Amino acid sequence: MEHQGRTAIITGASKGIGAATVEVFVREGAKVIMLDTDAEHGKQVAGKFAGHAVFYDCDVSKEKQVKEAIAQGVAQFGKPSYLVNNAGIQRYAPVTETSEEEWDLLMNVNVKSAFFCAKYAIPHMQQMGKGVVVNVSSVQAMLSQGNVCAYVTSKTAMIGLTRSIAVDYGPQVRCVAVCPGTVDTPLVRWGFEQSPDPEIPYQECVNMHLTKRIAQPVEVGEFISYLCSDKAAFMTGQAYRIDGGLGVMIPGSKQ
Ligand code: BMA
Repeated sequence: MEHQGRTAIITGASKGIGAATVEVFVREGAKVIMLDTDAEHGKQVAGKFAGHAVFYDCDVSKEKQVKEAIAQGVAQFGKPSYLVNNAGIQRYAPVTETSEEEWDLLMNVNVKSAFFCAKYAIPHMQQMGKGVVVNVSSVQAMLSQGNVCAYVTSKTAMIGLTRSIAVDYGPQVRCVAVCPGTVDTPLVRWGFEQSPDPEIPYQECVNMHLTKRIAQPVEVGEFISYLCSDKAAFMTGQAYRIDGGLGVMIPGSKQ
């Protein structure tokens, strides 16, 4: 039980990587404060782990909502040792076809949310003298797909935020980023469905990883759990890829 007696805040906790991470943390003994706008799925997940997970209907891109949800969660489960900034959305368009509204939405949900959650979680960690913030970025912070300019920018910003938090709040608070390749989540499935034949982008994603498959959300959840544990006590300020070898091979070089 790696996280026995500890509390974690997880955003985007209703589905995908977030929900899988809730499950891993509960298994490892943590109490989890779940933040998400998807109340239906969030309540289902929290219900499965009653007494160990509590769901708050919270738009993490709104400062007031974050402040209130974290205050209530802390009143219920105690000060957080961990914050996992996982909430994220995707949109497909290049710069010339991206509206100001879409740009702002991606930046607000994918990045500003992490800033707000860190702002209200870190003071508790400082009071305890210890804490870990994990920002969920993407392999797209290093390599970019086409047509996802706002997403790529937001995920790259998460690396800068990671470094800043690590520098400003170490040694008490560690902060790291995880950069997953394609993971089988509702976000990715929604992306496939934007194509007339979703099987085509799915197979492309399978093939671009050396593993010849996409990841399961729990594989990322386990990695996040490890990064929060004392086994990773020397890891801070960096971004770690968990990407099935995506991008390491020069295309066409395999005989
Ligand atoms: C993720 C998402 C996925 C994509 C993966 C690898 O962040 O954008 O849709 O397959 O990066 O590029």
